[in-house]
Amino acid sequence: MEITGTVIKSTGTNYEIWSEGKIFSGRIRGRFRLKGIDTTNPVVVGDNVKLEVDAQEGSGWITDVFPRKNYIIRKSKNLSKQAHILASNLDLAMVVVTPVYPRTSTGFIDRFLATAEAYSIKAGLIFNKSDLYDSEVNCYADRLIELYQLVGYRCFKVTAFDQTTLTELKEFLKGKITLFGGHSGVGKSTIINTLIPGMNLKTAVLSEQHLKGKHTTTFAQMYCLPGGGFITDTPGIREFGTLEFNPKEVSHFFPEIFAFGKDCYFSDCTHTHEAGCAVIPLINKIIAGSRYDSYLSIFRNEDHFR
Ligand SMILES: Nc1nc2c(ncn2[C@@H]2O[C@H](COP(=O)(O)OP(=O)(O)OP(=O)(O)O)[C@@H](O)[C@H]2O)c(=O)[nH]1
Ligand SMILES: [Mg+2]
Ligand SMILES: [Zn+2]
Repeated sequence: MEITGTVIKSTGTNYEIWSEGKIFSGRIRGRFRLKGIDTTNPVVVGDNVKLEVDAQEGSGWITDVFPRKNYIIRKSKNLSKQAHILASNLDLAMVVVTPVYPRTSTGFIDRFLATAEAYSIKAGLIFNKSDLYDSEVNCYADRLIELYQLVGYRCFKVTAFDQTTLTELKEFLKGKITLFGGHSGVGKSTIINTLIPGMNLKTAVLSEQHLKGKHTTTFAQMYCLPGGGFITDTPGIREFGTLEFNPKEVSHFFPEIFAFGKDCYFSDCTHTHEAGCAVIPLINKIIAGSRYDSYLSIFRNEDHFR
């Protein structure tokens, strides 16, 4: 028989599909591809799919993916043309970051946020491990929080080990379908363990030598939040290569550059060199230098970013 359901777990070869309160396991046939999009993963967490199942066994074949409302996509590797989709059909994409270890750069944050903007997905930032910030790092985190809140992104400063620091975040996630993305080791799974009582996702200490994560989470999976809503944990990513951006449109994905860009003399101003540009004079004043650097890096389609 044929059923429809939502993919809640993807290992790349095996899928779990939730349909009317039951969980089925599904696979895809070798040649299964979606038209027009070259991804390493044709079916992703969040997808609504058709499944041909053997009712007795509770498993079957995924035969179709319904059109996606949106998704978070990145280059699967540096310099690669292939794409990797983190998850689809989202209400919210949260980038989990730390200014300590493993440190997250503003370049990484801005690429994540711009990708969310490209598909009109609401986005926000979680500054984790606040228990490890000394006063200097704390000031730096507060400056970034101020910067991103001004642009319009909700920010949360938390420590995954202290439930009380997660109260506002919990409220914010309520009822939404949310993705957690970020470097390996920033604490995505640890936060989910604290948010959801009884949850016991695998986590691991950073490598001693480089203080980097160990890529502990190896597949994307969606979990139910106690107050309503869902959260998808994803494997850590090293770099966030943006995809499918037309250079002329990059400024649309930086809300503050887009807003001030309306006053540029040329309607197709790239904000790089043009006379009468309304953006350039505001850099390091109203527009953060780090945001403008990220804009330029994506505009120039640079593959090397940190
Ligand atoms: N001090 C401190 N350590 C934390 C905090 N949150 C997580 N950690 C630690 O950071 C390490 C990595 O946490 P994980 O939850 O495994 O990180 P992750 O983002 O899920 O990593 P991947 O699954 O590899 O992508 C673990 O040793 C956690 O205990 C925090 O708020 N404070
Ligand atoms: Mg993890
Ligand atoms: Zn301009």
